Amino acid sequence: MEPTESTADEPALLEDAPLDLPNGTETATFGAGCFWGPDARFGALEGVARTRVGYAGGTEPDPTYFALGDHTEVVRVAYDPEIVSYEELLETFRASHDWHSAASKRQYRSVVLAHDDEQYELARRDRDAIAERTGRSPATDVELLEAFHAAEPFHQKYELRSRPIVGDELETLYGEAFVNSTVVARLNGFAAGHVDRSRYDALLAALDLPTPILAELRRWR
Ligand code: MHO
Repeated sequence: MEPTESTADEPALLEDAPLDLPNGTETATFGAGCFWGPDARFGALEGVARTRVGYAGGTEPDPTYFALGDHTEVVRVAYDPEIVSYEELLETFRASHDWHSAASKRQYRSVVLAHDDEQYELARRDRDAIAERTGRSPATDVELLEAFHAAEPFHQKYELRSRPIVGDELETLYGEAFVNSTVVARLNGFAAGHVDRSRYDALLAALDLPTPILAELRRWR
C-alpha cells in the first residue's frame, strides 16, 4: 500500500495505523467463543496495538465464515510486552468467555494458540493453576498455532462497525486503517463497554476527526 500523504485537516487516525509495528511487538492468538466479543475486550487493553479476527486451529487450507471446516474463531492480538504481559492477556482471555463449559461447536471452542514454546508453557501453567484454584477443569485447549486466516472485513471491529453512523463513516474514511488502527481497536472496546470514561475522554481529546463523528462518539460516554 502506498503511504498516504498527510494534510492539515486530515484526521490523525491514519497515522495511527503503521503497516509495520515497532520491533519488540509480540503476537498472541485466542479462541474464546464468537470472535466479536474478544476482539473488543482485547482492543480495550492498554498495550494492545492491534487486533484482528480470523480462523485458526484447523486444517482447512482456505477457511471462510461459511466454510470454516475444522477451524475456530479467534482473535489475534499484537501487543507491547513492556506494557501488557502475556499472563495479563491470559486473564483477559479468561474474562472474555465461559472457559469451563465445552463449546457447542468447534467454531467456538476455548483455545490458546501459542506462538512459541514460552507462550505454550505459560498457557498450560495458567490452565493448571485455574483448575487448582477453582476445582473446575477448564475446557480450554492449549496448542501451537500453525496458521492464522484473517476473517472477512465485515467481522473486523464488529462492535464498532455495527454502531449507527460512526461505524460506517469511520470505515469509509479509513479503509484498511480501520482494521489496523490502535485507536479503532480502543473505540471498538469502548463500543462494547470495556474502556472507562476517563480513558475514553483522553482518547477523544487526542483525535482529529470530522466534527459530526466526534459529536457522535462523545454521545456514547
Ligand atoms: N451469534 C452470532 C455469532 C456470530 S459469530 C461471528 C450470530 O450469528 O449472530 O460467530
